[in-house]
Amino acid sequence: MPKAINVDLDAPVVASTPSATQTEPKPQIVKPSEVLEETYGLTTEEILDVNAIKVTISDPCPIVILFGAKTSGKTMTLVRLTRFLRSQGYRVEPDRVFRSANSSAYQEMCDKFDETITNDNAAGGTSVIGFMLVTIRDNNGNPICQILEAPGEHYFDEDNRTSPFPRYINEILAMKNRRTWVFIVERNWKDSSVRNAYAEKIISMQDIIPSSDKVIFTCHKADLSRGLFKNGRPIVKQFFNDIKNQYPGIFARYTNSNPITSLWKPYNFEFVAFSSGVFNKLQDGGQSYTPSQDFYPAGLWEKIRKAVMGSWF
Ligand SMILES: Nc1nc2c(ncn2[C@@H]2O[C@H](COP(=O)(O)OP(=O)(O)OP(=O)(O)O)[C@@H](O)[C@H]2O)c(=O)[nH]1
Ligand SMILES: [Mg+2]
Repeated sequence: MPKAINVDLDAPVVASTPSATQTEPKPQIVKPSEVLEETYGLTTEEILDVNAIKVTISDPCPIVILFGAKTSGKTMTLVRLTRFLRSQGYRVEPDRVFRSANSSAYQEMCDKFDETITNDNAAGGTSVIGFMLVTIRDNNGNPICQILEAPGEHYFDEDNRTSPFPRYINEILAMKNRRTWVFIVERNWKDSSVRNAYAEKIISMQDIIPSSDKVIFTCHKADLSRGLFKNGRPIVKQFFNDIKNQYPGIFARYTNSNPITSLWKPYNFEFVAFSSGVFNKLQDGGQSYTPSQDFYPAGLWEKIRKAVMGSWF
C-alpha cells in the first residue's frame, strides 16, 4: 500500500495573513491540501500518494540533497546560499523541467524565484520555494551542481517516524549523477525521543547511500546557541560534540579507518555550524528576515564545492 502524505485533508489549519486595518493577526482557514499544492506544487494524486510524485533530473551534473525535517531550514538555506553565490558572480536558477510542465504551481514558483530570494519577509521565501531543483553555474554558465529542496516530510515525519522514503528519492539514488547529502540537524531540537527517531531515519538513509556519495552534516540554526560562540563565531567542535551526543549513531558509519589520515581527520565527512539569519515575528503574524553574515554561506559553499568537485580526501 503506498504511503500517503500524513495530513488530514478535512481538518482545516489556521494561517495568518497581513491586515491593513487590524494589528491582530487575521485568521484565514487554509486546507492542508491547498498548502501542499501551493507550497510544494503537488498534484492531488501526489498529495494522496507520495509515491506518485514524479521528478525529472535532466542535467548530469552532481546533485546536492538537502536532507532535513520539516522547518529544519532547507528553504532558507537555499535563499541564503543563493544570495551569497550571486554576490560572488555565480548564476543560480530554478530548473524548470524538474516538475511537470503541467504543474502551474511549480512554474509559478520558478517565475517568482528571483523576487523570493531578495524578499526580507521570511514567510515569502518559505511559502514560495518548497519543492525545487536549483542549478548553480559559474559565470560562464557551466553547471557546478544542482541543489534539491524537498518537503521535510519526505525525509522525516514526526507523526509517522518510520515511513519509507518516497520513490523519487530511490530514483535519485539510482541515477548516474554524483551525489552529496547534506544531513541537517538542529542542536537541542524538540526532545530526545524525536531526535532519536530522526537519527534512526538518517541512519536508514545512510544504509542505502553508495559509499562513493559525499556527506556533509550541518548543525542548522546555530544562531540559537549563543553559549557556543566565541568572538562572534560558532565553536564548531562544541556543536559537533553536542550533535554527536544528541543524535546517536549518525556519524558512526563514516569513521575514518585510515591509520594515517585519521590522525587529523577522524571522520569521512564535513561538518558545518550554519545559520541562515535572524527571524523576528511581525505583528501581522509573519516574520522579518535578516540574513546571516557571509561566513555562514561561504563556509557551507566551500564544503559543497569541494564535495561536488571531488577534491576531498
Ligand atoms: N533562528 C533561526 N531560524 C531559522 C533559520 N532557518 C530557518 N529558521 C526558521 O525556521 C522556519 C522554517 O524554515 P524553512 O527554511 O522554511 O524550513 P524547511 O526545512 O524548508 O521546511 P519544510 O519546507 O516545511 O520542510 C523559518 O520560517 C524560520 O522561522 C536559522 O538559520 N536560524
Ligand atoms: Mg522548505
